Parts: sequence; C-alpha cells; structure tokens
Amino acid sequence: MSRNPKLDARAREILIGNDRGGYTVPTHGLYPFQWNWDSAFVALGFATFDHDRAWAEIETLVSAQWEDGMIPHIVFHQDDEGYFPGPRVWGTGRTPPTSGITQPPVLATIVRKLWEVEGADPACPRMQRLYRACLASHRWFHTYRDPLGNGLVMVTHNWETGRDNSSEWDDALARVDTSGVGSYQRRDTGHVDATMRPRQEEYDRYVAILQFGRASGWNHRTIADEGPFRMVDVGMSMELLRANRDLLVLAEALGETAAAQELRARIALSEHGMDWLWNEEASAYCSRDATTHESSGLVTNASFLAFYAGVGSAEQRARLIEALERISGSATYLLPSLEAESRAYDHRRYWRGPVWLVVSYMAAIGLDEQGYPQWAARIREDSARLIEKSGFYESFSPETGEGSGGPDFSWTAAMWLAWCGR
Ligand code: 9WN
Repeated sequence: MSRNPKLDARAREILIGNDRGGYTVPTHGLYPFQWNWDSAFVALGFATFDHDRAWAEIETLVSAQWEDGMIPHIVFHQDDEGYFPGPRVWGTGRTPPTSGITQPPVLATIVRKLWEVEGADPACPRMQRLYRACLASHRWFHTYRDPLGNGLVMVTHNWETGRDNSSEWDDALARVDTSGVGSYQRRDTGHVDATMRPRQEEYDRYVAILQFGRASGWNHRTIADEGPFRMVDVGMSMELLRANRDLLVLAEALGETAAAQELRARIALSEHGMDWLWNEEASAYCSRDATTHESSGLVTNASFLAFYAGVGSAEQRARLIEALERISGSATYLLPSLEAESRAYDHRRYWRGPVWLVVSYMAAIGLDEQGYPQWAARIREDSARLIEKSGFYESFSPETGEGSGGPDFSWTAAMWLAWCGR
C-alpha cells in the first residue's frame, strides 16, 4: 500500500532524472559522480520498479573495484568541474578514475535483499558476481582496517564514514597538520548554503589527509599504519558486522564452506570486539581513536546501529533505548545525527544534527528485528513526515523538518520508495 502515490511518482522521477546511464548521481550539481553507499541504497529504490536497473547500479560501482579488494568511495565516470576534490586531485591513476578511500560496507546487505526479493535462487549469476566482489571488499577491511584485531573498522579518512563532519572526528582532525595544504577552491559552497557545510579549517584537514594518501601512492598499508587520521568508526563497525552476517547467508546458499567458516569467525570476533566501543558514561557505543584510544563519548545516530548489527547485552540495549527516549524528548523528528545537548550540535550543519534517512532506515530495521517495533515505527513515520513536509532533501533539521544540503536527492527518494513511503 502506498502512502502517497504522488510522492511515489516524484521519487521515481528523481531516480530516473539522476540516472546517468548505469549509475545515479546523488543529486544534480553538488555531487556529480557515483558514490559508493549512495548507490547501494539507490538500488533499493530502483528495485521497487525496475529490478534490472537496481542490479546495474551496483554492478557499475563494483566494476571500479581495486585489485586489492577496495570498493572506492567515488567513481568519476566523467569529468565535472563542479566538485572538489575531483579525479586529478585524488590522482589514483585508475581507469575509470576513482578516489583512494572507501565508504560504509552496506553493499552485501543490499545484494542479499535484491536476491531474496527475486526468489533467492543460488544460481543467480548477478548475485554470484556481487557476492565475490563483496567478499573481496570485506577481506580488504579485515586486512587493512582491523589494526587491533578485534573485528572493528578503522577509517583513515572521515569521508570514509559517510558521516563526514560528525563531531566524533573533531579531536583527531585537530591533530592533522594543514601547513602544506596549499590553495584550492571548494565547490560545495557554490551549490548549497555554507552554514550547512563543513567549515574551511575542517575542509583543509580533509584535504591534508587526502594528500597523505596520494603521496603514499595510495598504499593502503602505509595509510593504515602511518596515516594522519585513524579512528575506529562505530557506524562502519556495525555495518560491516551486519554485512558479514548477510554475506554468510549468500556463502551458505552457494555452498562456499571455507568462506562461510571464515565469515563466521569474523562475525564472532566483531561481536566480542564491539564492547571496545561501549562508553559507560555515555551509555552507548561511541567511535574511538585507534591511536590514542580515546572515546568520542558522543551519542550519534550511528550508536543505534547496534540493533542493526545485533549486538549488546540486555542491559546495554536497555540503556540505548533510554538514550533514544531522551533524544526523542528534544527532537521533533527522529533520528538526529547528533544529540542536541552535545558540544557542536547544529540542526542545520552537516552530520552535526540533521537527520539522514539512510541511517534512520538501518536503525529502524535493527530496532524492529530486535523487539522494539514501536521505535522502528516512530522513526519510519518521522522520516515520511520529513519528506511530506519538505521534499526529497539530502538531510533535514530534526527541529523544524526543513530540508538541508542538496535537493531531489537520490537516496532520499529511494528510502521513500523502499521504506517510509510504503
Ligand atoms: C564526500 C554523496 C556523499 C555521501 C556522504 C555525504 C557527502 C561527500 C561530500 O555526500 O559526502 O564523500 O563532499 O560532502 O556526507 O555520506 O555519500 O551523497
């Protein structure tokens, strides 16, 4: 049952309008290339009316996978001067050009979904190919991004987290030396209001981290061992655990016993390892610096992905639900990317308050699965109301519901079609 057929039609129009032939740009102007986790969520939207196109979205993305297994965060299928940093700045020397970092590993979870909707046939060649791509990408995470050997995910650039400007990264970013960055011209603030985007000093740090990677020849070992920014991200750690569980279902269906065994071991490691992120004082899982071991102590929307990952004792879950209750007291619309009481909260600024529907979607799925359907329903309802009030924006103020960032946004349209508008 559709909630609003007019919005369904508009959402489909947005996806089709942002389609550049086999891949979808997140929004016209601000983000003119293919982004990794955007494409995964976008595939869910396409799957509601064009299954073939849904698979193609992911196939185009993984066609740019690196030999070492990394699926890049951006694929630059064509030139566009409207975005900084573009392919020449990244200088990865790949064809097609890509960035040198990755993004949240949500792909396997979405591949499993597409495959199941089509009847879960183990002989499905499209699933099989993407299964292999996801396995290689997960192995890349295990090889390069688990320095503590506890099954969690270390990121080497805040852009990898997808929650780029969260204040969880502030302390680690403050230590990044920007003296050699040089001059460059930002493009993002030419598309959207600067008060919604990261500040200039923050951007300089992002560029400095990029420059370190480029100077290393995009050597992922060097970057992991010596990079200027190394955080264990609560969001990606939860997402990879979930993705490993979903990949295991595919491995079992394919009779891949050795891979299944490997995945089971990874899952067990992450399940135990997750406690390293638990912050007793904050009563939540929080991102933690991989070098100083300092916890951010911040409750973000990613903290609630614990349910999606299926982790936490009864006591930890109860405390997370208490935090959700507290947050719902100050936010008109769930789920804000940062709690209103936190330092640096700003209801309009990038990942420091606004609601992002893709994170809300994952949190709601987890809450529903783990026995909190009323919270899942509340998040879903709030998400639908945001779109009904303001349209298909990149993100929304949790206070006023006003849209922020880019308009006619692909993954917001996809979330309407696949989830909150149904
Ligand atoms: C950098 C495309 C991407 C999303 C990220 C979001 C934003 C880029 C930017 O846009 O990041 O990757 O330039 O701000 O933070 O989650 O994938 O929609």
